[in-house]
Amino acid sequence: MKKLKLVDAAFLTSAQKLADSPSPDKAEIAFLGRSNVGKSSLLNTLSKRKNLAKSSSTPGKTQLINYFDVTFKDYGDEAGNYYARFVDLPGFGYAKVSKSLKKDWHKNLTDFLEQRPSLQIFVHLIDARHIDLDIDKSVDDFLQHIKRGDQIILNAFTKIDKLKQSDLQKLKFKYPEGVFISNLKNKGVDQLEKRIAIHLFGE
Ligand SMILES: Nc1nc2c(ncn2[C@@H]2O[C@H](COP(=O)(O)OP(=O)(O)OP(=O)(O)O)[C@@H](O)[C@H]2O)c(=O)[nH]1
Ligand SMILES: [Mg+2]
Repeated sequence: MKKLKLVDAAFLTSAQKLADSPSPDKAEIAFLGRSNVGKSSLLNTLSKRKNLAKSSSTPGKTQLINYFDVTFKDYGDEAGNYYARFVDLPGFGYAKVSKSLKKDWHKNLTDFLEQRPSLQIFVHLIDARHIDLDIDKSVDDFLQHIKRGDQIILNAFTKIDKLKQSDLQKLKFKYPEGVFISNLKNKGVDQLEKRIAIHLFGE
């Protein structure tokens, strides 16, 4: 049985859109969701690196498609390394830019999600305090609609450190397949790491 741990992560490159993206030669995991929900922070927590992906309290921090090469090491029966790529994306629904720029970003983002052949996992981040926002419903509809047979969607509820214990229990009950993340308190991240590794490389 495999026992995979993420042991290394390094910035590869940034792209504006699909056309100037690196060759799709590794399995990729896309982190997507609303601006400020904690995508870049989650990538850092998973990588155990503080500022690999730039995070900020101001929404709209990530403005490009950022690629990071990651290495998983097998501590199980058969030692070996496995390789994948994390993709940090701009947030959906960031408003403080012109309408035409917003339209361009949206197209770049949806084209990427629809057409990137190497994408295997969509990690949809949702703020645990605001789970019923229209923007997240449309992101979910969109993902369900475009998802290929080899791809999965993981719902990651973020900022659970801001939730009361009782509300967290309710949320877990409502979404038994979800992962429940605090980047601040390093919660739920090992479980997400495991779910990613199992989908990409098997048990
Ligand atoms: N309390 C708490 N704050 C968090 C958590 N994750 C992220 N944050 C904070 O939320 C803010 C936004 O985090 P980012 O990781 O930059 O969010 P993002 O989704 O990448 O945002 P954009 O790049 O603008 O789309 C930062 O101030 C983080 O410190 C968490 O689990 N708990
Ligand atoms: Mg970001």
